[in-house]
Amino acid sequence: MKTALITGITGQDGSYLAEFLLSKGYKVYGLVRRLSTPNYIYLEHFLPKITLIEGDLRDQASLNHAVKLSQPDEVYNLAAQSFVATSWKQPEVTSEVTGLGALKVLEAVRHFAPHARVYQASSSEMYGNATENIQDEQTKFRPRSPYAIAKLYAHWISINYRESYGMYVCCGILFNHESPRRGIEFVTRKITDGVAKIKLGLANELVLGSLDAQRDWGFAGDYVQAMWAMLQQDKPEDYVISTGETHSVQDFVQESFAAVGISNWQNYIRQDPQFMRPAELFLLQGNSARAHNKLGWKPAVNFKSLVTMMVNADLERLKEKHRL
Ligand code: GDR
Repeated sequence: MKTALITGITGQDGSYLAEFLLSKGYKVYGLVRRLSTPNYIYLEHFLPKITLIEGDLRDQASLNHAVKLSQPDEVYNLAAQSFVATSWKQPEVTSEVTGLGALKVLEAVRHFAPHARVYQASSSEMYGNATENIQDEQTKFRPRSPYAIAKLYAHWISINYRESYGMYVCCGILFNHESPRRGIEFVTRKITDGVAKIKLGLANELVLGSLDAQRDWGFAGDYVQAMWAMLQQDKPEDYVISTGETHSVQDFVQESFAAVGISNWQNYIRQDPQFMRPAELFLLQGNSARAHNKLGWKPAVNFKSLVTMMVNADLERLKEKHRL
């Protein structure tokens, strides 16, 4: 039986990955930060099957302890301050957790489980306003937020540990990936939650920032399978994971309203500068040909199905909550 340690297990990706690894017969450990109110909402249905270890990416001793205790074959570093907008408000915390946190995970593995394979969650944000319209593993990085810069540090330090110490470390450059478990502040979930509220008469407007930004949105449940596949190869490499399609925020809005049968979506949208960023990324679109050729990975859920899945989940949740 293989053992995995997941940082960020309480989040969207961590919970999907834990489920996937359990289905493959793994023993799963998860690192959790102490909070006054625990946030195990996405873990509840399999909590008895996993082991949680208290720790924090800012605390080397806690990471050392987690690695010593779990003796993992695979470590997935998914923990981060992951909201780009917040990275301008809390640039130091973002750098410490998202950037230096990755270094601390690598150090813990290097000393206490040197043969473990490590997955580092890199991000398409590292491309910034890219020089090429379609980005792949060769595209130059031009990060444009404190978050992207922290992720780029984590990316390069991971590659550096692979080359310096011969560690098996893979970076997955994942483009945006969403699901009903997406945090409510991210634009896709904000839209599907807002549209569901409007449909049920619980709200009459949805307030957003830029509608023009374009993203390559996939389904998180598909993307965690690529993380695992990277760690099953003979040689550690870095891979872009994306759908290859791009859509604007406006497309996502329109598709979500269409899913509940509302065509005059313009009547419900208001734009507010508070949701605009100091620096915006206008176009992200990935080419995941390497992942397709080497890992045999391709996404199963397309844009329309993703939107429908998320809108329906929010409708169901709100109906239950408000007894509608
Ligand atoms: P992103 O995701 O920054 O791409 O990073 P997010 O959903 O926050 O933004 C996507 C785009 O939508 C625009 N936008 C808004 N965004 C939010 N959050 N709220 C709004 O009201 C709004 N209006 C317009 C944004 O400006 C942006 O252009 C995500 C995160 O998961 C990262 O952690 C991850 O690394 C990358 O995806 C890949």
